[in-house]
Amino acid sequence: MKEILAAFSLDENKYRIDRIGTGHIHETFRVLGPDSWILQRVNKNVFLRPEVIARNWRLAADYLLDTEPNYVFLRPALTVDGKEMVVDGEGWPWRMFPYLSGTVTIDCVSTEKEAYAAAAAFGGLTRRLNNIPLTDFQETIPHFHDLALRFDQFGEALAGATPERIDKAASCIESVKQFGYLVSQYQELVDSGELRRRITHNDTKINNVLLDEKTREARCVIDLDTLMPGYFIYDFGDMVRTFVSPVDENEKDINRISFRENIYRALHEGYLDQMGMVMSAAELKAIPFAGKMMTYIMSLRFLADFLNGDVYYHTAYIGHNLVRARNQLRYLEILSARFS
Ligand code: GN1
Ligand code: MG
Repeated sequence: MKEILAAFSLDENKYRIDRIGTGHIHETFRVLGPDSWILQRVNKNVFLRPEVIARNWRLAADYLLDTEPNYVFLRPALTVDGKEMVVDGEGWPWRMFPYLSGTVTIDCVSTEKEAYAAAAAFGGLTRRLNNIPLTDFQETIPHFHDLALRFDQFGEALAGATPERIDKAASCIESVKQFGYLVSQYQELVDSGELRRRITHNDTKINNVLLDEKTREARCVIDLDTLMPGYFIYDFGDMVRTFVSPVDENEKDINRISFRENIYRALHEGYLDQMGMVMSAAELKAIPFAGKMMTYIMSLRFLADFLNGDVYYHTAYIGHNLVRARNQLRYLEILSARFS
């Protein structure tokens, strides 16, 4: 840790380092001292080209600084060599950005106000980047939210799984197959060419928004690893997936999963207040599909990871990914009834 901090010209003796965060992918630390930072070890097995993250982030940050200098958008700290990341002796990239004091993150939305604020924050980012040229951006994880590809990956995981895991997952596998029609709906929508490629966040969970600790207004969005070209349905859909049920994807008791109409309305309003004016009629029409698509993709991804032997997401216990998949499939049933 000493060398990492030194690379960002921080003296380890002057800082306290605590591990924080509930993310599934990276290791995250808070670095408190004369100034405060978030330090992250980027998962190099997930992000095979971390330099793409750095470039997308820089392109967006430069553009926003130019077009809207008062907009709060965190920039990565630069190393003594002027780079956005430093690679440790084992090949792990580390990056650091400012810690905003007086902010909190929450793992579950409890009020309409929080839903509105967070949705407006994510929508506000994509709207501000509405005219940025996409040419220099790349996907940090190619085909990240390509539902057809994720369906195929689930098939591969199933083909390679142990009989024991297949047995445990039998009812989920059945249910995932029943929702397979969503893949062709997704493909048709994308092939129609009617959804505009935009810069989307692609991980719009509620805990990726920093809220003011007192007012609960959104201060800024974080976790910009997947800031890249995508469709609005990815962002809108992941909010429907993660804001609207009173319990999150880790909840074991599926009877506690539900669709909170008032929270959905607030998130819809928050997003459209920012994005409505730049969305096409075809995009507006795709809104009801978004939550189903993103909940389905996470069902597939969690289930595939379980079948693969839990190699991708951090898990707290054996069967955790299966619990998540079952949870998401229950929520998908609810969404399918609501948005039929
Ligand atoms: C992962 O690690 P975290 O929480 O930022 C995943 C998202 C999923 C999410 C599910 C790069 O995000 O796509 O929606 O878990 N990120 C990656 O909680 O796979
Ligand atoms: Mg993330």
